[in-house]
Amino acid sequence: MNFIDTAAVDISSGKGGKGHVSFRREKFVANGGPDGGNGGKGGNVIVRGDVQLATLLDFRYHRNYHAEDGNPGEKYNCTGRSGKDLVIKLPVGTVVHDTASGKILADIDADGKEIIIARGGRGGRGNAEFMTSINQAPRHFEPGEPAEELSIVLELKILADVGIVGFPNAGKSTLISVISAAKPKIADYPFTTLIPNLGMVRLADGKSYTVADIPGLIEGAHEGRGLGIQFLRHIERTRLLVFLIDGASEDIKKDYKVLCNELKKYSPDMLKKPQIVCISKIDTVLESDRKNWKRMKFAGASPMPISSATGDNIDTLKWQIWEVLQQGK
Ligand SMILES: Nc1nc2c(ncn2[C@@H]2O[C@H](COP(=O)(O)OP(=O)(O)OP(=O)(O)O)[C@@H](O)[C@H]2O)c(=O)[nH]1
Ligand SMILES: [Mg+2]
Repeated sequence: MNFIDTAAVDISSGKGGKGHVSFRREKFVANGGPDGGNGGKGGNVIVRGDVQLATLLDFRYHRNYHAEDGNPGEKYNCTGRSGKDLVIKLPVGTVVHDTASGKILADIDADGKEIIIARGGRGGRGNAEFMTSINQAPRHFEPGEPAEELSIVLELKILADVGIVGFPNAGKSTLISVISAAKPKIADYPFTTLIPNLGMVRLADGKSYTVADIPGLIEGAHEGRGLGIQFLRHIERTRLLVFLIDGASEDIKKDYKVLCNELKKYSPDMLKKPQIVCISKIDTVLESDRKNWKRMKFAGASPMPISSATGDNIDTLKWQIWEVLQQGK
């Protein structure tokens, strides 16, 4: 599995170059003045969003990143060459934390977005800058500023408008495959999905939104049961949750409660998002067993019965998601 969504790396910016000490030596000039140039600036460490990337896998192998140091100043008042910046490319949706303080240093939420996370040191001054009326031949210079060193944690949180949650085998991947062009693995056993799938739903008139399908949740996921709740980070920043509950379930209300409880244990904010609760696979349920769905209420609304197999209510769902996303804007 090549999908990796966390990594810890060490970075350092470049040190500033030291200032130079030298004196002019020209023909016919006995004692030339000081001409030691300043040191060059050290390179910055910059993180940049790149839509081509989808995983933090590389950072499991390559853990140290250093920008170039500034070069020392030179004679003839030449400033040393600056160290090159180091640009670290990250998948869009990556949050960069300072390991020590936990503080967020960068939230890369767009392609091409750049943030400097460690600044290169300034170059030190050469002796030319220390000449005064009383000291015409200074031998003084400054060292360059030190580099900034820090350990960072990268956390990739997929950016999608909508997250689909449900028990394993509820039909989440099937749903994303019928509403978008995503082609996730679908199979008749639990825990088919092991990595998040992202799909783009296209409606008429260029309207569109993105949907994330994640591995199924089970009771006790927050204690690590099943695949745990680690994948919930990928729907943490969605604006809407679609719950899928299998129509053949013994107790639909209980399933809903279990799912809500797992979401809440991960973060209470999860339940503050708007929800659309769907009953899935209704083609497998006898007409006579569907009656009580109408009377059920989840977060104040009736559930929407759908079937990815027959297409029942799938268009209605696609548009309802759109409407709710518009209300949230
Ligand atoms: N009859 C019927 N079967 C469905 C429907 N939707 C999904 N299925 C079947 O249900 C099984 C599970 O579907 P998936 O889409 O893989 O379920 P999932 O929720 O993604 O499962 P995990 O990835 O394990 O969490 C597959 O055999 C699907 O073909 C539906 O609307 N009707
Ligand atoms: Mg799946």
